[in-house]
Amino acid sequence: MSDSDCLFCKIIAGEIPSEKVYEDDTTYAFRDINPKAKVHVLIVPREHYANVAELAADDADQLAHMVKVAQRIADDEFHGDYRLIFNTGLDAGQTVFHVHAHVLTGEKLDE
Ligand code: D5M
Repeated sequence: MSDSDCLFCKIIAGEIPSEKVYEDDTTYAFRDINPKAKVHVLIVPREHYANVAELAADDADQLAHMVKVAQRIADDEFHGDYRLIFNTGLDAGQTVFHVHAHVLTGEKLDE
């Protein structure tokens, strides 16, 4: 299921360009347009869920898979260390309501 008004559904469908880092049948990863670290990648399920809580409730395997993809990206682009963030809700800074994991890596991160 996808949402025709959703920015990340459009990116997944190729209707809006993105810099792909990884993809498989269920999952897509691309570089954040406004990077907060040397490497800043967003990992999204192809299926539309508004946030990580909805995804966890409906498809925990997909959530676990996204963590494995994060590790793979950090292994490929750094030495395996990374920060994984799910902003959840407006007051937490979520601006796009298609669940996405921010993967920050590529350098030593501030605490
Ligand atoms: O994170 C939403 C993130 O999405 C934010 O870091 C910018 C990024 N963004 C927005 N539009 C694009 C496009 N077109 N390409 C790549 N990245 C994009 P949030 O946690 O919702 O604040």
